[in-house]
Amino acid sequence: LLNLKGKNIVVMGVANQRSIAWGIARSLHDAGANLIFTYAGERLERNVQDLSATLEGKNSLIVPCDVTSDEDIAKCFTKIKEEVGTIHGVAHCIAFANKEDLKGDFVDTSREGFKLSLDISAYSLTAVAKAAKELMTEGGSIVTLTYLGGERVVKNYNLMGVAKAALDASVRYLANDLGQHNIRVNSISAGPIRTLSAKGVGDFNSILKDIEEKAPLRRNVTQEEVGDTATFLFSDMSRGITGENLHVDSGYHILG
Ligand code: 0WD
Repeated sequence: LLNLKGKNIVVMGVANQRSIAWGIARSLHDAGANLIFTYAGERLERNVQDLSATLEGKNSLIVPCDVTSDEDIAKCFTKIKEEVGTIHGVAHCIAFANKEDLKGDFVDTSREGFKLSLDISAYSLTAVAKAAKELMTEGGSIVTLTYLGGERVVKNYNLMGVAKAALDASVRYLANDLGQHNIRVNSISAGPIRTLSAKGVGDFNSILKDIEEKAPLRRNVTQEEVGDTATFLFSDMSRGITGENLHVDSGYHILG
């Protein structure tokens, strides 16, 4: 049931080899899935090409998609439809907030910063789900990445916490809408992982250290561990699960 041979899965948000999206891509590849990558901006095209070339077998389809643009999303999924027809999954691994909104006091968040972050980090899941649904003619699974800072206050996570709360609620409403089409929508709440985006969060090192000291497993998690959980959520092993948020965080979230 974990075998993903014959499944076309779109992976959005690979920026470099540290990206959680790349951990997901490798795990999906090992499970036999055919991958389609999307990237935001020419800056990242080469990175994604180089990384996808390291995967054995057929070269993957790579399509540009800046999720702030409805036109980009439409073009991207039209291209995917032309190339592969049906898709079975989407990994949405996308978020953004201005650096000044990831430190200090949340109360200082600007209107523009709020709009941009909520647009890229939360609304994009709905826009992508709508476009993906048309290609998921055999049912499907959509997986997004969230963080504990959406459920409770985590120092410096600030605006991104509010964006994750909106994303988490979107998962539930989308799961309810799309379940009748046999499309499941779930999130993974990953523990902190050193990536390009994580660099933007103030004092990230102390967040990592806190997990090592206090989490039940007394260690941080890896891209591979998040990737394997995503593969489970894309596979038929998880066919009864939707609207769920699975914590892959060494158990840290159970602490008060
Ligand atoms: O500790 C962490 N790293 C955690 C990350 C813990 C829990 C959750 N997450 C989440 C993030 O919030 C995000 O939703 O995981 C997801 C992936 O983040 P990542 O792997 O930590 O970071 P990164 O490798 O930087 O990938 C995020 C990517 C962007 O990278 P850059 O560095 O260029 O901002 O999101 C994409 C982009 O590839 N992205 C966009 N994609 C399409 N359109 C856009 C956009 N407008 N903006 C950013």
